[in-house]
Amino acid sequence: MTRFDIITCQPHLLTGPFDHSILKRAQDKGLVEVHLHDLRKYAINKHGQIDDYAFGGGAGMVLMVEPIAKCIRELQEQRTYDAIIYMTPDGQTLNQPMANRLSMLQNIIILCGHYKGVDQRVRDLFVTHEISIGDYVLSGGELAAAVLADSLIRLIPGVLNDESSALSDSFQDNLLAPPVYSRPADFEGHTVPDILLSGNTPKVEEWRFEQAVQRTRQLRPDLLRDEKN
Ligand code: 6GU
Repeated sequence: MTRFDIITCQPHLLTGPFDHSILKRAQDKGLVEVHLHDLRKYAINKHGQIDDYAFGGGAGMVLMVEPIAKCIRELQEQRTYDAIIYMTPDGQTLNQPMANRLSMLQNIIILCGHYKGVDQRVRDLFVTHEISIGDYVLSGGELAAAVLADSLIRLIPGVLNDESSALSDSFQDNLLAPPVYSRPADFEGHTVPDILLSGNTPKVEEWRFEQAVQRTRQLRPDLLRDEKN
């Protein structure tokens, strides 16, 4: 059982992704638990304050250290966490090897930033991993947290029906996935490659591998060069 505790000031942004499809089924099967924690509940005063102006001035509010510390400490009283991940555009860019590694952990806290980010002391005192989902800026960490959680959850054994399916994903072997086809075999004169209709499984596998290499060379030559990926 993998447990995610997601700390956010916008929990409604995260209810949708986890309530459908594979992420929902993973929870229904008892393979994953996702708990959303509304940072507002840990506010320092009765006005529900969780952010404040930045010392030294400048635009934008900063998420305060106290509410976040209170929430994390409350969770840590109940169990030990393997990772406390802060979603931030200046973090390490998420890739498949990172997802593979993180998917093996049991208890994960994901902290979603907002506004101008979180007080640096949160990062210094609590956070173990800082992750970005790409070189562009989102208005908050929530959508990024959903992306990260999805990429981990689908790797957990038993989550996907076809166990081999996650292994044949694009990126798992540094190759993009080959093209796939379904019925009809002929769509308005556009036909499916004959080999796929041949029933010759070894030949099909060989074709798929060649297609994957060709596609990768054409679309993402950087993947073929990048050994450490
Ligand atoms: Cl994790 N957060 C935000 N706000 N923007 C991002 C991101 C995260 N990753 C890419 N852009």
